[in-house]
Amino acid sequence: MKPTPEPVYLNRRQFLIGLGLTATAAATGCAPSGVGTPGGSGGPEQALAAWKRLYPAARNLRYTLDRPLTDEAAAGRYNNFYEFGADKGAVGRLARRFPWYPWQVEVTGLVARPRVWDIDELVRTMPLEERLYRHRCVEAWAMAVPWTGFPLKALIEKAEPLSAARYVRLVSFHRPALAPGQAMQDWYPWPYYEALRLDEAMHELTLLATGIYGHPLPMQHGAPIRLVTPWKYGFKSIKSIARIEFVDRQPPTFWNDVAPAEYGLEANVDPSVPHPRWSQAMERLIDTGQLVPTAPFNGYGELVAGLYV
Ligand SMILES: Nc1nc2c(c(=O)[nH]1)N[C@H]1C(S)=C(S)[C@@H](COP(=O)(O)O)O[C@H]1N2
Ligand SMILES: [Mo]
Repeated sequence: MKPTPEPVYLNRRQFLIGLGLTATAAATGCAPSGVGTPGGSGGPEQALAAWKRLYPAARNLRYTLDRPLTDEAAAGRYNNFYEFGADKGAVGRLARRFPWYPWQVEVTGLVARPRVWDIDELVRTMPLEERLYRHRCVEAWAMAVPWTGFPLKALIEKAEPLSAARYVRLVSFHRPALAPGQAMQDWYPWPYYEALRLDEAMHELTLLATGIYGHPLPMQHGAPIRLVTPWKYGFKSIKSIARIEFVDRQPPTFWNDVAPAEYGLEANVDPSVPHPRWSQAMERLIDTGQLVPTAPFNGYGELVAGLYV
């Protein structure tokens, strides 16, 4: 990870050439589709049509990769999203019809300006950009993907946290009638919840992603909005966020409540701290199967190590 000193933005055409997507972005048809809620606000198809001009967003060249991008189709059929079951290969199919639009994100808790954002207004108000990030799952597989999104910091600044706010708690949806994993695995403490320290949430790397591979997120990647914290294990990157809450005490997190012997709140990628059942020294790239060494902080140490001194 060699960050360039200043963000450099390309125009849309240079971006397309750089990503090699000039022909494929439109052809893959990987944008989410689903059954919307009937009514004036329309459904996913209308939302996608209206957002067309926003994607792909200009790439921010401060965030570069030292490994190739993961094949898009491979990333889209190997998904952890327990709301739709534990079978990574089935999530895409089981999630396809989930009505992710209309969607609202409630920003609440210890803030001067609590509010409920419509996803439409959020994607239009926030500065969308594309970033190439590595992603490392605690299960020792990895990928490298182009996210589209905006820094969580931009939303936090609009909310104006009170001085008592020290943690940010993020909560996903709970709709067991539409999410078979929630219905069948009803022993899990749904909805999925995660948390960051406020300084981690404000860090430049912390992204709220609304897109991937140059188009809005397909449901299996967490439509319509998900967190991305690339120096932490993937379970921190909560999908399909419905609520963002500012609190003064360290909140519990979903996987830590389910499996307390595993990783806690911080969950930074660290090759020297094994999982109770496997080593974290190496990782497997999901498309090629190649095994590569895992880097501390998933390669983002230069940017984030200062948070943990
Ligand atoms: N709501 C929710 N978010 C979630 C999960 C989940 O089960 N539910 N799984 C996490 C895990 S373990 C990983 S590795 C990433 C996977 O993201 P991807 O499918 O887009 O690659 O999502 C994370 N976010
Ligand atoms: Mo994961």
